[in-house]
Amino acid sequence: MNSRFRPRKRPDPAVLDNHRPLLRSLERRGLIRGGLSLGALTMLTGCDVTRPASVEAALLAISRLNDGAQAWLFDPNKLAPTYPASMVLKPPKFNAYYDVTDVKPVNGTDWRLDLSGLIADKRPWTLPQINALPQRTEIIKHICVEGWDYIGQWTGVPLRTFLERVGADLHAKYVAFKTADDYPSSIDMATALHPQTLLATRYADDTLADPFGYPLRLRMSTKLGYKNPKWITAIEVTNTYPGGYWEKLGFPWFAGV
Ligand SMILES: Nc1nc2c(c(=O)[nH]1)N[C@H]1C(S)=C(S)[C@@H](COP(=O)(O)O)O[C@H]1N2
Ligand SMILES: [Mo]
Repeated sequence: MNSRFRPRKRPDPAVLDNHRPLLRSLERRGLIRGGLSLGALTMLTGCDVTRPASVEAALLAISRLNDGAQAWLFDPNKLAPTYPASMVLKPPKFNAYYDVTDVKPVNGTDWRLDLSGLIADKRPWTLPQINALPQRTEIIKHICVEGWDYIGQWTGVPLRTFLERVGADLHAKYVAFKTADDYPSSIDMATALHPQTLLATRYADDTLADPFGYPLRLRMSTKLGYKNPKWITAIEVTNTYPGGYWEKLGFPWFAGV
């Protein structure tokens, strides 16, 4: 991990022990994998682990994800609920595995979207080319495992439209993403083809602001916040399991698989 993203305070190892029972229950229910280190707990919760109450709140939020009420989050065949424009939060809430002050803005003029893997036409895309593709707008809820959510309005080309346009193998298993901040992520093809899955370039009718993934980020309605990479720089279509940033630390890649 890049050193500039290390937690600022030195955590007390006892924090991990305090949370063993809750961690074990999350493991049993398949929400995380075993053997979390203190570093992984920090990453998992996105919390300042010197504040045990915040860790507890985050783990409880992860725990509630399995309660069924949000089952649609992991169902790539269902349309997620949508909301009226009056409910859209402006500006949206920020999250990343580092502080908002550490966001390195991407230069949209130099930016290119690189393509690789099972794609017929692998020529890179510029921003104007992407903006010229058919657009769709979704007002959907963003749910972060840290226990907060908001309603956001996202506009962009449906990922399905893009994949069709570049001649991707739509029978491949995975679509993987690389980002400017080294946050690899990947999704299953069914989710990639879901009508509410967008390569978003706009929020609430404006160009994406830097902290929210300018110039291009993924916005899905059927996945949790951490599965929506911001500042995308490359897309790969593959049959080889690509994993992702949080997944390597123990998060479920896709609940139910
Ligand atoms: N590139 C990148 N994408 C990312 C993250 C990140 O750290 N880097 N964090 C994820 C998490 S945990 C959440 S909740 C959402 C936050 O998106 P927002 O800032 O637009 O609300 O982005 C996701 N995508
Ligand atoms: Mo998140």
